[in-house]
Amino acid sequence: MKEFSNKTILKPLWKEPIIKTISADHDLFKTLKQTVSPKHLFPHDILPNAKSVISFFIPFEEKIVESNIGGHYASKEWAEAYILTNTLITKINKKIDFLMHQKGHQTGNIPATHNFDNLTLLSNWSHRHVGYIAGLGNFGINNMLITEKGCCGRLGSIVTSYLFAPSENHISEEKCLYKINGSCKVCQTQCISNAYQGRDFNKHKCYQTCLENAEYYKKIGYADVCGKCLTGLPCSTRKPLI
Ligand code: B12
Repeated sequence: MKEFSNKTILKPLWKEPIIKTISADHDLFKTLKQTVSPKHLFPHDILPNAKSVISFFIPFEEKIVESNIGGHYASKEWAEAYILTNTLITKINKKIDFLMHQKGHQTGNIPATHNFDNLTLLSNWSHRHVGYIAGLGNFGINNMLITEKGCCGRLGSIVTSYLFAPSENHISEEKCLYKINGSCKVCQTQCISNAYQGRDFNKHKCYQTCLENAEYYKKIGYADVCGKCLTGLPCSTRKPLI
């Protein structure tokens, strides 16, 4: 196994985030028990007096994305960006919680990841479905939520008792080129785990590769990543041009 180089991390890591707010009572939250899992939570399960959900996407800088094109292992930059962005999301949630408490409000906090069942690989809170409902983006055939700033980055959501005015554009337009006109499909061909089989996605094969990277990068933290089906695409860092 080739050792990865110890070069310094590429900076900056992130571009400006995209932030949306949505009513905690939005009708589409009811659909998640069918589309995600019967165990999917409602905002009120996380915070009984929930009024709004804040959903955000933190896009990676181009250099992070480019570093992960090709090869078997995820790039070290991608692995580091994953770890640091998860930490950033924890800090953002803490900051929102602090600001809300100053206004006499509460928040219900959800981690960026690792809130999933290791056998079913299902979470009881899907950030990307919440992002979809809030209007952050649409699903690509790589399963990713594709936003105005692409799909390479990380999603977070937090529930609050503060009543935000909901963002205007709920359910944004289709952004996956394959879904729009049958072109592209590059994401699926780049998968190194052979996880895309026709219309099915074998998430267990994908997870094996993510765990292989976690082992490979264990010296820098826990990076169960891959991302080969996200990089080098027309939708990696922007809304694709048609
Ligand atoms: C469990 C999990 C995994 C598992 C299983 C993934 C899977 N596809 O099921 C494993 C470990 C394999 C994994 C791998 C990866 N993951 Co992951 N993972 C999660 C986690 C914790 C929960 C996801 C979940 O349970 N979803 C519920 C299932 C049922 O839904 P789904 O997988 O999203 O699939 C749905 C969509 O495809 C949707 N869909 C497709 N088309 C359409 C169209 C419409 C109209 C609608 C409504 C829905 C829809 O229908 C499917 C079924 O509901 C989330 C964090 C979180 N708590 O949300 C991160 C998360 C989904 N992962 C993420 C990422 C980036 C990855 C990886 C690229 C690894 C990496 N970081 O390098 C790979 C990509 C795998 C892939 N192509 O799907 C990001 C996605 C960012 C984005 N832009 O969308 C998330 C949101 C983490 C984050 N905080 O940003 N992951």
